[in-house]
Amino acid sequence: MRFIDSHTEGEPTRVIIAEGPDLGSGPLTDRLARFASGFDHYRRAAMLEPRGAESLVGALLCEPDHPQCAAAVIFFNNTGYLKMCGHGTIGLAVTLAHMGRLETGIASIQSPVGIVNVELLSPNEAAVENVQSYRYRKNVEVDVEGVGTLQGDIAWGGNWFFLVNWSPAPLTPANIPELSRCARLIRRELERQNITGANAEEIDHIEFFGPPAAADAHSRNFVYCPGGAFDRSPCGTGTSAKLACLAADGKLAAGDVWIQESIIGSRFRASYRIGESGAIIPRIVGTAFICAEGRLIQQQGDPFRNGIVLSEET
Ligand code: PYC
Repeated sequence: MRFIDSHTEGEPTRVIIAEGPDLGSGPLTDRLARFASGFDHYRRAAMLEPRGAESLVGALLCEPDHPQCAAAVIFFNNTGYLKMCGHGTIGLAVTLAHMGRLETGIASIQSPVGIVNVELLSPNEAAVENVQSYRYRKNVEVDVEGVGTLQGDIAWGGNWFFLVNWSPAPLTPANIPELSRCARLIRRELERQNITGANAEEIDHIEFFGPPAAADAHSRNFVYCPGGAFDRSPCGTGTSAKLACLAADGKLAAGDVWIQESIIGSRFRASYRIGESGAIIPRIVGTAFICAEGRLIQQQGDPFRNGIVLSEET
């Protein structure tokens, strides 16, 4: 598999640009289903150690089946497939620019959950106009053993999030193990109590909020991702979910800028407009930088050619 790695505000994206799985043609959602059912070893090889890492998000560059789109993408990580990915879309835009396939200006990218627009502002800066985002439930109370009773909002920003306006420890890098531990317990409890997003969809991202370190930022977050990693960026879909909650509470007006800081201090500049259905359409601006390009090699006889999969027996 030929790849280009980048990072968006610290969060890595590995774009598979060639020699990936042959998923055939047809709607992108069908191709995603084929990827998951018949070609998942490609995902594991690219994402798991020894070729990948927990923090990586993968992006398979695909042919769009929509004439208006410049490219299509399927996102995945160390445990499965992501519906959408904001930092990954910024990383993809900068990668396409690096490949000479995207020029400064606006282009449409197809994702399994809809078409998003990206505006390449410079070779290393892009804005994503994300899918329509909304708050699904407000102030959902959960009692989590080892954490306490807390309230959170459930919102869609391209993935499902449980957003808690509180954090079990100050949002500093030193507390990442404790923040991750509590987020994991909350996610398990949501699952146990069958608390879901719309259409019974799993809430697979947990987001804590606290005060920012920078005087001009509005908030700092910690985002716990489905595979157990934390987002080094402020999370594009997580920031979209946050905007949906702020808009629903009347705390941020359309067009106003919200600066969301990540746990490592990197930031997205976010704003929204109102879409036709009344839901918000978030715009997330961030920078991405190319880190590496190369080819993943899987030699015959390598017991870990498709990644290290830990099991009880390992
Ligand atoms: O930026 O949307 C995002 C994202 C999702 C998971 C990791 N990053």
